[in-house]
Amino acid sequence: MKRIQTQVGIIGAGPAGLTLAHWLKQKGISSVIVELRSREYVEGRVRAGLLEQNTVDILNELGMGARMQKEGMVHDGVYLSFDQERVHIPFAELTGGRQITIYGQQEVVKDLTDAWLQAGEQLYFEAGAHQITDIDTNCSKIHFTHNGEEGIIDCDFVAACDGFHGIGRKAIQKDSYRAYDITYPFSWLGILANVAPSTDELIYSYHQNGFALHSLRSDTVSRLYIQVDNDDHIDNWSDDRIWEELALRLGTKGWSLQSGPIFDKSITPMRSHMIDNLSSGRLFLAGDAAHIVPPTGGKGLNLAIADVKHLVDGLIGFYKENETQLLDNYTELALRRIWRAQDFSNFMTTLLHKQDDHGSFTYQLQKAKFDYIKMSSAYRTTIAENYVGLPFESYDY
Ligand code: RFL
Ligand code: PHB
Repeated sequence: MKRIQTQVGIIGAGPAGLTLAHWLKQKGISSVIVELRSREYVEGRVRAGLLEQNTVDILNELGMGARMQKEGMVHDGVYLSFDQERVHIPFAELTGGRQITIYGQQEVVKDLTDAWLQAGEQLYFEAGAHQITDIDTNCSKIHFTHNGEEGIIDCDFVAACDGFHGIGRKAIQKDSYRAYDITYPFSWLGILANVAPSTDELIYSYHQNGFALHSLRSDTVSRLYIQVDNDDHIDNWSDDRIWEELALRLGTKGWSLQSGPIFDKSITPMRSHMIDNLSSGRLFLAGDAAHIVPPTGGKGLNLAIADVKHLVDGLIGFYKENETQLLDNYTELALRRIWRAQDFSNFMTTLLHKQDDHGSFTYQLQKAKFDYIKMSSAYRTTIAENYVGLPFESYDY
């Protein structure tokens, strides 16, 4: 039996778990991470790409931003398109200079993992946590299996950063929270392709055939998504069909989409889910373990990092100032931003996806919103400040 002692035991080496570990280390608080999957699997998992200003600032402050600064693509605005008409939202201009950075989640995870292991810190891959116990005492335990051997982390606190399918959420008593859930009647088919982006900034587009998004990863790699039915299958989508549909849905007068070889293709369901209690005794949830949002607003990873900020504040209070108020208020503080992100992600999703017949009442409401974006700088500002992410101080109400 492997026995490990640390101050904070962390389950999950995704963006939340790794950021938490680095931040605690910077503050002189020790932690150990167990991760269910292999290093190759975690670093190869294709997911987010849009980093808010807050997230970029935090990674830089942790000394983890060197490659992101070199390879990341900073954007000052975004395009929203509806029935082939495109509007630009210049968010830097509307939000006092705030920007977003496009840098793949796998790259963030690689940077954080490399730095953690190079510093000689403990991270066990292929080590699945299967039970969390003693969270009502000051010696909590994470029980895990690694290479067929049982192990226990004895710790002051457990941080469950183990994503939507993890064990952390299941360890919170069911009668201590309310759960909220929306399953949208559509999914995203996402591709990565070896082709220069056909746009300088992201394009989100409503079309009568369904939603499409043009994102990017570098000067030579594009990331694109299209709305498909939930029961659709990847085999129904040849590369030619994907490019045809993308060109149609993103198309606008005087603009054309360049196609190229697709090297990654997958379908992701769209869901909003959350619980409104993020802790029990010495156990704290952060990131997708507590909430998921549909990816239309680019919020999931950013929300995970924001949870970590509140958790770090609470743990610093506990270890350095001998007070528990911030830890006691963790759920309340985190929920403010979680609900904001749920609302914005739902807004972007319902504005831009095909939900009912073209021309129906639902469609007319979507179009009325889009027309309002064109006429009102107040509305454009609302979208811009949510898209880039409100500063932490905004939530001190
Ligand atoms: P993760 O990344 O899921 O990491 C959780 C980790 O925990 C491990 N794990 C366990 N380890 C040990 N024992 C167990 N029992 C365990 N159970 C699970 C898992 O293997 C995993 O490594 O959660 P975290 O850290 O909270 O990060 C959240 C983000 O991954 C997620 O919110 C984003 O990817 C969402 N998302 C986006 N977010 C953005 O902010 N901007 C975007 O542009 C954006 N685009 C996206 C997205 C998600 C997408 N998909 C595929 C869902 C685009 C897509 C298509
Ligand atoms: C991405 O680049 O993968 C991406 C960008 C914006 C989103 C979702 C995903 O809203």
